[in-house]
Formats: sequence, structure tokens, C-alpha cells
Amino acid sequence: MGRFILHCDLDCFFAAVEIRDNPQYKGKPVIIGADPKEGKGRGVISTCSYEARVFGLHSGMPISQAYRRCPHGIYLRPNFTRYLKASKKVMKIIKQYSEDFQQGGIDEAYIEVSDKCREFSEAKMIAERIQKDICEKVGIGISIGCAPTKSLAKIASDLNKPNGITVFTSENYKEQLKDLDITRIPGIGKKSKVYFYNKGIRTIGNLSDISLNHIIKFFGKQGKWVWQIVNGIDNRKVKEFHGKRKSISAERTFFTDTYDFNEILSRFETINKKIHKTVNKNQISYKTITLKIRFERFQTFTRSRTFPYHIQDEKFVLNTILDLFKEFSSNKKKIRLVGIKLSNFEKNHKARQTNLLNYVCI
Ligand code: TTP
Ligand code: MG
Repeated sequence: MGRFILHCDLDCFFAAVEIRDNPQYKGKPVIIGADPKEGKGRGVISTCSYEARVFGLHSGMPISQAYRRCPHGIYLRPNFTRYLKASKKVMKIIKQYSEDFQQGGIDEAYIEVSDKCREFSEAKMIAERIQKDICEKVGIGISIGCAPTKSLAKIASDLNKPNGITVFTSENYKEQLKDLDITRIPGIGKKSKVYFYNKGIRTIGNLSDISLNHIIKFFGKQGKWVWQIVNGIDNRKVKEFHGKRKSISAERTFFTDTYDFNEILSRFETINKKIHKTVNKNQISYKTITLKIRFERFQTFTRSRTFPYHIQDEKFVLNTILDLFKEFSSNKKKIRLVGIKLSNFEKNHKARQTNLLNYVCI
């Protein structure tokens, strides 16, 4: 099955927070950075609103130059405490859409929604909901790229800013990328682009059309990496590198909604196996087992059972899930999605291999 990855990146982040908190700045060129001192200031721009970008202003530009180009702009010093607060709120919202979450910088994050979608139109719907949620709860704009790999999703999120949603499918991404300048690829900046330009490679299409051997010969390792990116080769997972996981879960959407118990059982088995790979690898034990079930028309239920001791037992989880599932087995509606979540962790705990005889629940 294909992967669906979203890269979310806030629009003109620092400036957006200032505009939210000072509505009189809306629609105006707002520049965050050093004091311009009427053109004599030192230092650079952190970021600026899209209205300021019309004058050619951008992050990293000397503030004196910005002032010459846009003397009527609203120049503000950064206020990191407020930006951090907004960033935390945004990340909390994005995280609610998938456990497979990874924050990039202060204003960007990836989530993988492969187990929640059947096709890109559904991934796009998730992106729309995230956008709406952030707009309503935090009051700033975000652009989202949706693609089969992390690097393609990152390229996509930048293509239709501000407030854009860009979808690359496995079938159409090459066509959508082919005429773009190679600096659209993360990691190719002003300096490295010169090496590519010198070999006649200006567009992403030029790059993806060359053979990998040639690229490696010309540009070594970096060349290989960017060639793979534009050819859709990037197996990196969306994972939080730091911080403790509070739960492990997986869910699957059926190709078509179903009543068939054998199909449902087999899905539970697959999901359970997948989760226990992580459980066993990381020696995690858990006390709470949760069933998630979604019927046609998105009606969703969860049922949990918490045990008085820690467990690390694949079979036990399956039995518990089937037991929790009984409540729904007489339901006349078709099932769209099933999921399992394990939580209430302890690492390296003397977990019990249980059997149904000591099946004690509280
Ligand atoms: P970016 O996401 O690169 O920029 P942005 O959010 O302002 O604009 P865009 O709509 O193009 O995404 O960076 C996020 C924040 O990081 C930005 O608001 C300010 C800060 N920043 C700097 O302080 N200096 C810099 O050179 C850059 C690139 C960003
Ligand atoms: Mg941004």
C-alpha cells in the first residue's frame, strides 16, 4: 500500500503571530527582525509577511536593504516567547491527527496518515481539517504538502504558500516537479545550485532524467540523495526522535467497508503483529489495551481495558481486542476501519506473559 505523508509549515510564522495579535497590521508589509534605524540598522530580517515579499524582502536579507525597498513597512523586533507558545499549540493540534508525528523546526512538522487513508483525496481532507483547526484555534495560516515520501511532502508544502494544500501522488509528482528550479529541493541552496547549473541541470526534470551513475560521478553523495528524492526514493519514517512515547497504535482502513468477520479478524491480527514488532524491539510493557472501530459514515468508537499489571503478550492483546469487539459484533453497519492502541507503558518492566486464566481486569 502507498504511503501518505503530510508536511505542515506555518506561513510567515513570526509575522503571522504579530498580525494575529495586532489586527491593524493585517494586509500590510510586516517585517520581523533587527531595528532598521531608518536604513542605517545592522542585522537581518527573520521573516516578513507576504505583502512585504512583494517588494523582494525575504528571511536573511540585511535590514538596511529591506528598509530601502520598503520604507513604509511595519518593522518589529521578534518576541520569541509568544512564537514558542503558538508553535506548541500548533504542534499539539497536528499531533492529534496521527501518532506518527515528527516536528521539524519551530514551525514545521510531518505526520504520516497511511493507516487512515485509502487514497490521496482522503489525505487531502485531513490536511484541510488541520488547516481549519489551526486557523480557528491559533489564528494563523499553514500550508500543507501531501505526498508518498517525506522529502516530496516538504517540497509540496512550499509550492502554494500561503494557505496552500498541494498533493503529489505517485503518478503525478514527476509531472508537477519537472519544470521547477532545483533550489526547490531541500538542501540545494544558492551555493550548491551553481554546481548543478554548470552541468546543465537547472530543473528538477533535468535532474531526474539523468542516470544515477552519472549523478554520482558528478556530485557524489549529495547528488545521489537529491536524485533519489526527485525519483520518489525516500524510505525515512516519520518518527519523533526525542521524547517518550506514551502509546503505540496502528489502524487500518478496509479497501471497501465490510461486515465479514474473517476479514476483520485478519486485520486485527496484522495490526497486532505490527504493533508487537515495536513492543518487542523496545521491550515495552503496557497496562491498557484499546480497541478503535469506525463504521461507515465515520461513526467512531473506542473501548479500553486496563489491567492491574504490565503485559507484553501478543496473543493476550488479540483476545482482549476480540472480547471488546463483541459489543459491536451485532451492529448492522459496515466497518470502515479498525485499530489497536497500547498505552500506560513501562520500559523493561518484568512484564507478564499472561494467559486467559489470569485475565484480571479493573
Ligand atoms: P520558515 O518556515 O522558513 O519561514 P516562514 O514561516 O516565516 O515563511 P514561509 O511562509 O515561507 O514558511 O521559518 C519559520 C520561522 O523561523 C520564521 O517565521 C522566522 C524564523 N526564521 C528566522 O528567524 N530566520 C531565518 O533565516 C528563517 C529562514 C526563519
Ligand atoms: Mg514557515
